[in-house]
Amino acid sequence: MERSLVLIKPDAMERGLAGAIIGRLQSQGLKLVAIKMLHMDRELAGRHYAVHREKPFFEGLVSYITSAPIVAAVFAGDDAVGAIRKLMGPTDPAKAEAGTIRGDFGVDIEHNSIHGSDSPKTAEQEIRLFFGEGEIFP
Ligand code: IDP
Ligand code: MG
Repeated sequence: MERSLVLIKPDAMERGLAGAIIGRLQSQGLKLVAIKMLHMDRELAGRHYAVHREKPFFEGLVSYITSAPIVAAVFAGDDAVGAIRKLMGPTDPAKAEAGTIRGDFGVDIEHNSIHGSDSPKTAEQEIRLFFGEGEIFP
């Protein structure tokens, strides 16, 4: 069964949208297999967003993702990575269709409510940053 890491980002947490977003994923048949609330520090943010280290938006992204407690979760299912990316919509909420999570809840290209892994391989790497195997249920 494929797995993906999901983060409910600060903009969504601050507006009380964690339950709504998790509910959308569950209602599409994705299985919640791990969940926790945490306040990311700069080190974890740097590791999670390592591929973006050279981007002009990196510093702002780290400040944002560490600005408030978030929810981290692992969802499992057939094509979980692709299915979640589809339900999320594109990075920029302005380009996301209504009915997608970012289209309905995202504020702007940075404050876009949800993270979902972009491939099965990065999913497993990202999951390891946030969860021990003992915290993930079969
Ligand atoms: P993704 O979250 O859709 O996979 P990525 O390109 O991996 O998008 O970017 C990671 C995160 O960095 C985005 O979700 C968003 O929060 C932020 N981000 C991406 N592009 C920009 C930008 O041009 N300006 C500000 N923040 C950005
Ligand atoms: Mg990405």
